[in-house]
Amino acid sequence: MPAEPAFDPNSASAPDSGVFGLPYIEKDAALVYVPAPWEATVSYGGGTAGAPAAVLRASRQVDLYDRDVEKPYAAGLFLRRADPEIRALNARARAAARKVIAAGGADGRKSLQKHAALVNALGAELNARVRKSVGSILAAGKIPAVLGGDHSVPYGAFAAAAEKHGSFGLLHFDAHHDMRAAYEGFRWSHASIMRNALDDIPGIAKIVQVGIRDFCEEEADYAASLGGRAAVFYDEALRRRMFAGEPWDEIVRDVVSGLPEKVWITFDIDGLDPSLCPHTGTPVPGGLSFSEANRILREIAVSKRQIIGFDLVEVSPPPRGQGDWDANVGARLLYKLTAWTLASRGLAKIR
Ligand SMILES: [Mn+2]
Repeated sequence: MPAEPAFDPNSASAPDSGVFGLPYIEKDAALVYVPAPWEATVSYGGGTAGAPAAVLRASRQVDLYDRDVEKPYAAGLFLRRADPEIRALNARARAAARKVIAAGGADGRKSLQKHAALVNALGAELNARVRKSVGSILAAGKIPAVLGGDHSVPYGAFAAAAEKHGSFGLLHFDAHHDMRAAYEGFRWSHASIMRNALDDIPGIAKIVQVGIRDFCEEEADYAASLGGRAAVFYDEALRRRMFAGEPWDEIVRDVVSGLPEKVWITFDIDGLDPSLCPHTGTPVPGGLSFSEANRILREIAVSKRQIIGFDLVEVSPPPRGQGDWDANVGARLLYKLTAWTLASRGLAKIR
């Protein structure tokens, strides 16, 4: 663990400081965030490409003291600059995708299929870039975290994690299965990420989904077809157990017990109650409270599992000047994900 740089964790942070107001450079950071300002195939509300910048601003307001984990910042945290090429790819892909989405999908007309093909090619390029970035962080012996962007962005990260770690489990927080086959004609749709990952990356030994409450029959059938490779904790089923008096602690142990020793956490913020993410692209009533989600993260660390990396996606700040609640919650969730990840790796102590 590198020595703590000279800064005061009790003071307000400077406006030009790093993520969470910290002074670290990448070389001295144990955990590195990769921003992916990408929202090519968002189907309902946009804006999540603005999340990395908005979450960085909001992160400077997060108090560094944490009641769960001692000094989560002391191992060094660093947010990379967004790759300008990703922004350019996103602008091109978004323009082409809009035409397809406006027509209700690419089925049929040839001109629309041309646009969809371009979106797919640009999505593949994004995946390659994320994979390379995350791969470089893993190769340096550091822990990667991806900050989206929509939920299509971590595909390349899963691939890089499989390359490095061989086999691991996915813990997936979401209102949605994200198991549609090429939604609206887009191969790399945010609504297809888990299907793509499970079909193409055999290193994903198991997926555990939590909070799922808005999906089509095809997705539920696909999840069921995975047999023991998938465990789905539907929101309604979780609530039924809670309403019947089962303690959350017990339910949480059930959720986590199916995961292998190595875990990647993929956190779509719409898995939380939408009052915590009102501008996210596809909000759905129900979902977890912040504290319920945090308790699940804690269980990974206390059960001696290792978090090999994580992503936080679909945080969607409204246009600047119209409030920062979404980014505020996003930054605090990012800090909790970070804290439990470091604790799970022996890089920070659980209090
Ligand atoms: Mn999702």
